[in-house]
Amino acid sequence: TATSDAPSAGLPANNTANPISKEVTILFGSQTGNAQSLAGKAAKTLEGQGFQVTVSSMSDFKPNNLKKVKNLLIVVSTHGEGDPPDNALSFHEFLHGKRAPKLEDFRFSVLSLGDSSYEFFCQTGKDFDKRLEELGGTRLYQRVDCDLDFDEPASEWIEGVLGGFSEAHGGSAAIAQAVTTQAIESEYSRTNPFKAEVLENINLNGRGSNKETRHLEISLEGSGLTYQPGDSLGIYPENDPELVDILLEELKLESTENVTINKQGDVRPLKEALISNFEITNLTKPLLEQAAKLIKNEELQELLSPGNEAKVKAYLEGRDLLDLVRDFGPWNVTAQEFISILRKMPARLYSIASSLEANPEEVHVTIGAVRYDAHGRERKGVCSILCAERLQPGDTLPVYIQHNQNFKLPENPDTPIIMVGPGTGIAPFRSFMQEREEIGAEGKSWVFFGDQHFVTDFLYQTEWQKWLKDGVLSKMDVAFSRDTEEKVYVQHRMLENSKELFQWLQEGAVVYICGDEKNMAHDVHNTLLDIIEKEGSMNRDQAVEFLADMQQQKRYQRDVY
Ligand code: 2AM
Repeated sequence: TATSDAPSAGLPANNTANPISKEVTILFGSQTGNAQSLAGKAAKTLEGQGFQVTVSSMSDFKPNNLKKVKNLLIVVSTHGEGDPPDNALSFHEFLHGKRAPKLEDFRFSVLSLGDSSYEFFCQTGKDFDKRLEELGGTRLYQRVDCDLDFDEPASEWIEGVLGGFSEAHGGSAAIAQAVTTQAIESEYSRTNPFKAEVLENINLNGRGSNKETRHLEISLEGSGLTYQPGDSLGIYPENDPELVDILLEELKLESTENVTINKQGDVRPLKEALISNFEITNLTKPLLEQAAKLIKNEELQELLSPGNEAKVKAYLEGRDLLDLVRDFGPWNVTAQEFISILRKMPARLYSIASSLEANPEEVHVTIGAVRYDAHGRERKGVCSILCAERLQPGDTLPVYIQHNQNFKLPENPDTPIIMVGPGTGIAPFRSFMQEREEIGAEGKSWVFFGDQHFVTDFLYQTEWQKWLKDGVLSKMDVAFSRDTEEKVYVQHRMLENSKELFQWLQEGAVVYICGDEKNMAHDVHNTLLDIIEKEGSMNRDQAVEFLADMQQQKRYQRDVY
């Protein structure tokens, strides 16, 4: 919580007829930390203008206090099929339910984060925006929906909100231009990544596995970057140079031609720009629309005509920029025109697999290589295949730390923890164990791991066995899904141990889930409910409430993707 009693620099004295309050509440709903950091940035800017700002996670905000709020700013991201982040769930539900209050003399504005390659782009932000209006609120400034490249629109939103406050004063107050520079911790950040040396890059899977999982050890020496278990590493990858070559050939563009890559006017050769600065492996509807304007291809315009939403969705599925260029030619465009329709290369976030305490000036990550066939061509994950096929020890990667307040070891080292992490979901739990070993934590710990085959896919097997032997880890249950006729998953192991698991919950254990969101995390969630229902002699509603309470107390935390 940040409050300020700075003098009211930007606001007029309270002598207008109906002075608007200078108290602002900023609520964020954040899964990976971006919404949280933008909420903090908005707070700093407003404080600099004399506002009294309270910043809080939606999950820490008491819904009944909404009645006392006059100015509310919401910064929220969207996940999967238009879902709110975990720490926005209860507030989202409250606001959309019958108990939501009528909002009078209430101003608000919403900043929503999302990814335009998903159908329900920025849905959670849209939900809040619509609902706050329905409840009687007035917009201070229109909602702004941000794509992956959110810095500029987010700054515009903050400026717009300040302008909205000024207007709410009858336009009499000239609020000074906002200062939107960010406070700097390390010199390096998402917008200024550190070029880190790769120390080690190995495949964790054995010969014959269906999978390839890279373990990277990266040096942070000289960066001043620090992290806690549960944080993520952001990596800016490079596109496959071979794919870029094919694309350039299709477009009949020269690889050495210089293009301007950003608003600051930085210039570099087209091929380098397509390798490092732009996204070429993901299509979005806005990109199709921009392409249609640029090349005036009738077929593409037809695809984008009203009523064709399902067709567009089907087209986007599994296709990339090369498909677009091939399917709707000819592209008589200049190099500069071509890159003007592309999204900036977004960083990839990986859950950190090491403890800084145990590995000074190093960070480790666990990355699953993504390869699949679609539309007659092999497709490769940008970052994971860079790591799997082209990155050698000694090479550098642009990286930064993304702090994650939603996935943290308990402050009390005596608190028991239950960790569920199949596949690469195991990564943060390696970090947890390294940390707990390093600090000599006494709390019990229990890990559930699963993958396809015991022989080839038991990630970090010897480390887990050593922790178990040394007592750093109290219990380990594994589920190798393709070693037996019938599939066994982590949730089956949880169910087999339901009595003991519920006992741990009653002793105050914190439950962590990391890994695939769509299937695994959903199924594990339902299994937890089954266990609570059965062992706690509750009905379903009571079990749901029990787990929601755990979530509220930060005893149920998820890092899912
Ligand atoms: P499968 O691929 O054999 O179906 C890590 O990827 C492990 O998670 C694999 O063993 C995989 O099994 C398993 N898995 C797949 N779907 C799952 C689900 N819905 N819940 C839990 N584990 C799952």
